[in-house]
Amino acid sequence: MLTALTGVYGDRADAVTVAGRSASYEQLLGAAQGVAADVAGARAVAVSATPSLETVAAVVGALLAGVPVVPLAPDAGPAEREHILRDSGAVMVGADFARRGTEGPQKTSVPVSGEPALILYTSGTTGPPKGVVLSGAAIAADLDALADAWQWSAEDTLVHGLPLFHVHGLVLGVLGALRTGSRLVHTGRPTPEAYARAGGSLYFGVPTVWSRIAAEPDAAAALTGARLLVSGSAALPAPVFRGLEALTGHRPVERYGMTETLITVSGRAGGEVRPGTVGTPLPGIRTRIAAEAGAEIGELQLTGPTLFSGYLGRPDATAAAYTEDGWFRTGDIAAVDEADGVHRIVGRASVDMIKSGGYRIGAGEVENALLDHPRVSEAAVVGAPDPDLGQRIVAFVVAEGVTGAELTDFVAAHLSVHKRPREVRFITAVPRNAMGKPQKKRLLTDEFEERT
Ligand code: MLC
Ligand code: AMP
Repeated sequence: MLTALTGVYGDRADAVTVAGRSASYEQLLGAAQGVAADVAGARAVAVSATPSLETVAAVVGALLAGVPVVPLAPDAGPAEREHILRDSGAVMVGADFARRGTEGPQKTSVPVSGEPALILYTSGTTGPPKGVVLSGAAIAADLDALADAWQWSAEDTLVHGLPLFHVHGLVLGVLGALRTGSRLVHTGRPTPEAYARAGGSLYFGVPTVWSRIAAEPDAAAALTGARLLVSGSAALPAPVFRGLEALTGHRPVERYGMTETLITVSGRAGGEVRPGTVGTPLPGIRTRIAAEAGAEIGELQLTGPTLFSGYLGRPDATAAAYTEDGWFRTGDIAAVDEADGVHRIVGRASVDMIKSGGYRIGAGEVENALLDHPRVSEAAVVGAPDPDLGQRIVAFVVAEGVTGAELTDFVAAHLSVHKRPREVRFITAVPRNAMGKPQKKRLLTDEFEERT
């Protein structure tokens, strides 16, 4: 799976750079083999996925040992962390570049197989996060399809600064580089200045990152010499697309994916790209729109070799994610251009799935964290439109004797930082329909404007 590691670039001193530190593939393999020796035979290993060379080496080491890797958000609160460790049965592991692999023959390659390679925890609309099991075969199929779509090769220098515990930053942003052999520069944080300094040919970002770059003309101008800018994880607003085009000369390519499916639809390098569209299905992927009779938009459903193996230990949830005839239900509402097959993502079917800064956040998980506070009697969490983040988390609560800041801190103590509400609004009751179901759409109307 990590085909480049044993290829011709073994001694390239800066094959992988993370947050300012570089390693050759040889050095990376050395540190990874130490990890592989430590974890051999484990059920799964968890890695605190800080932006560091150690994270890359720990992931590679576990893959070499054939042990599934569970990347953890480094700022995950204790409750979230415990849930993930308990659910996956993973043991924590770390890498050490000062230490080489142990004696004896060392593995240097990972065969592509249907066995679990990664378990990524992701929020549903309710309940705690579920483990999405991804096989090496699914990952390899996706990376090869993307390499083809983006003409991504060992000639490239890939630059990004995305978190290493999700598909975008880890699968595309790290494993993609280790499969194609492109040099990798991870900037630590995805700031416009860091992207500008990195001198890459291929750049990945979530829309929030691109929007911040488009707001800094000097940083944006530094990307003019790149070959391809790619956006994904949430919808790229058309004004950001146009801003980037004006400042960099590049029309960014947008691609669409999910933790459960990996990237399935994408624009092509050298192809025509239009703002607001995510291109066409990758080779091997079939899509369909489940629309009501006469309607053009509906739920996007798909099948193909990049799909997950299931939710860990949750056959019920896995079954519910598929239609009776075996298509995966994305929960995204989309339309397909009849003439050229180009896909457009229109929105999400559920208000309970929030996308903020490209992070997927289940409203239910944040609501449950709020309801654990003794002074909160009701909580409804929604994603409000936000110019920087796409959506920002707003919590409507019924509570007395507690401040919004205290509730935000309380959530942060339980869950990762990006799941904290940006705003807490106090209301007298959550609006409900006759069945008692919260009417969340009403919360974002004038009726519930801030009154505190
Ligand atoms: C954040 N902060 C808060 C807060 N939330 N403070 C108070 N209250 C809150 N509710 C703090 C932060 O800790 C930070 O502090 C500061 O505010 C700025 O936060 P921010 O505005 O969130 O900016 P930043 O941290 O820079 O985050 C923006 C971002 C981030 C774009 C860098 O959202 C990000 O990395 N997104 C990527 C998500 C991603 O990779 N998704 C892919 C999923 S896979 P301080 O002190 O630290 O500065 C997928 C599949 C696919 O979707 O298709 O790709
Ligand atoms: P995650 O599981 O974190 O990978 O989030 C997957 C979700 O991100 C999808 O279901 C979409 O709602 C959203 N998404 C990813 N890429 C795009 C895109 N290019 N445009 C719009 N939404 C996207």
